Amino acid sequence: MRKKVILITGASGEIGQALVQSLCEQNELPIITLDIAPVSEAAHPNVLHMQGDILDKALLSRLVSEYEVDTIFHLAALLSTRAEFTPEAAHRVNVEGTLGLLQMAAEQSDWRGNPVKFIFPSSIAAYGLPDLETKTQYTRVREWEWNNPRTMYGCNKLYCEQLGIYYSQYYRQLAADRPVMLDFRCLRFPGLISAYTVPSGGTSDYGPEMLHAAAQNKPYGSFVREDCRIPFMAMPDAVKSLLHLTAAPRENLRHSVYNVTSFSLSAIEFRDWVLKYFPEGQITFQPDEKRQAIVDSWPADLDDSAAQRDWGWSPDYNLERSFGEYLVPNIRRRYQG
Ligand code: AKB
Repeated sequence: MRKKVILITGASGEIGQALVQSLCEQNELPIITLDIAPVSEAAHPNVLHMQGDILDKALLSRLVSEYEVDTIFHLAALLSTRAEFTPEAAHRVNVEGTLGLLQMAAEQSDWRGNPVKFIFPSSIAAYGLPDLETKTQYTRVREWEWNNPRTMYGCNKLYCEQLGIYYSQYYRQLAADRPVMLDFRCLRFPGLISAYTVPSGGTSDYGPEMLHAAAQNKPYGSFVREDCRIPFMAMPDAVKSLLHLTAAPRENLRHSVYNVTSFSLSAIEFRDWVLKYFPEGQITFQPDEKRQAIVDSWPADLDDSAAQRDWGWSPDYNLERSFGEYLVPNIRRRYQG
């Protein structure tokens, strides 16, 4: 008998590290983490790390020969800024990597006669508003609106959402027997902020970068304008949303893709919140026209009412609690001992 496991790809990344910790606390199924990088945290008895590439088919075959994968959190991705420097490599990791895992999950679902849950984080990058006037007019964007991304990463995320829906509803639709299909569930995240990790390769990174720089008394030049506004969420809520969506009864889910968010801030408001706790912070604005244009195409806020209605989504950390109870105390401990 193969051992039933949870598979987490991209486990060494920002969301991955927080999710692994939270799943370890729940201590349910054993966890296999897969990442091109080694895991930074000390080994946990419930976690086995496989260092490798999600594009490595032999590695995935070896994995399913040894384990019954019950749930996949597919977090591995090249983020929006990094993907613009190497768009074809980003496509390989973000799209071909996802396709390979969906295929593996589809085969596993049919083989064991029970859907594998495939949990996929998408992003505000799946949206693309044409100009600032439209962004100001359509603030709380709903899932089906403005799906015109302008980054490779956003295109990859939007397409992979569609692939997930295909594999969960239409896979092998012309075959004589309908296969047992995987159970695809996806969240569109706003910019995420962690107290423990500094993001890299993203375009929403200016927020967390301001905060981590000020806490270390380092000067920081924001690459976006003062008035630039997008939604954000603290990392514990990102993890909470992944776990709640995973646990939601299938029959309650009217959609495959859900917006989730907590608060929306302009860059200058973000700076003011940072300065409230770190008044010595030296934060200036030195917009980079090209990265700015990417953030300008992202919505100022997300409408997450479908998630609230279908699976009871609500963040634990609003703006005040995010800074006052999660980010600042933990960041202070981290840098100031
Ligand atoms: C990025 O900036 O690329 C990510 C995202 C918004 O998905 N943080």
